[in-house]
Amino acid sequence: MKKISVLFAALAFALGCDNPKNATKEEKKIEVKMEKLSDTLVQATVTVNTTKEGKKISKEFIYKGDEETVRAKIDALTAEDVAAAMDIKIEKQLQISLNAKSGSGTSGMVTLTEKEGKVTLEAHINGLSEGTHAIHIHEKADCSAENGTSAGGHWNPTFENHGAWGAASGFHRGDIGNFQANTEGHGMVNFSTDLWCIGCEDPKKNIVGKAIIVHQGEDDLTSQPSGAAGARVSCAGIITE
Ligand SMILES: [Cu+2]
Ligand SMILES: [Zn+2]
Repeated sequence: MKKISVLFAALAFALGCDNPKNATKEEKKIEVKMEKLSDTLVQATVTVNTTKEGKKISKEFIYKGDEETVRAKIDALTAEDVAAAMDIKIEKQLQISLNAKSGSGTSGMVTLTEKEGKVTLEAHINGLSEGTHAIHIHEKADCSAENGTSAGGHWNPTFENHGAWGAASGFHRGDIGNFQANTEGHGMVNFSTDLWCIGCEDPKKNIVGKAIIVHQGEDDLTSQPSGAAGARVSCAGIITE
């Protein structure tokens, strides 16, 4: 029954995001009731009780079968299952640091947040040259190479051409585009899309295991395969731990 407590914690987290004031630990309870229906058959009732926006809600999951199967089903029950059944939106957030590459002094922080089917990327970058810089998602969370090439090419799970985000002629799912750095060498990016997810099952959407790369130059949005954006000056692996 180890998973249940994990699930419990995640549920508490989900509720906490929705309603930080009212979601306290005492308000949520998970009960598992196991009944023997015959010599070989058991029925388990998993009840999750919680409070959301002052309203009490409870959800039952009923599993019937031989004991081993039923226990396996309970173990496989995830926080996502419970949240979906109770119509609770789980917010996922990841914070990663951009590390200088190619002899640059460019570093920064990237926050990735998934909420209600959309992922938002917010980046704060320092140590840039003034002007336009490209930022992309590249295919591997490997920033080990001095020049950042270990991160591979642009993440392109849909096998399209490189281009401006949303272009009818095609674009990589990693083609975030360009941003400006000011005279102090600081730049910010704020980008949202429903074409990404953080850690879901869809390989065309999942950005975990990829890398964020900031370039010295501007993405011309047309050159293949990567917009001729120049050296890779900063890199962050999108990893969950
Ligand atoms: Cu790039
Ligand atoms: Zn691209």
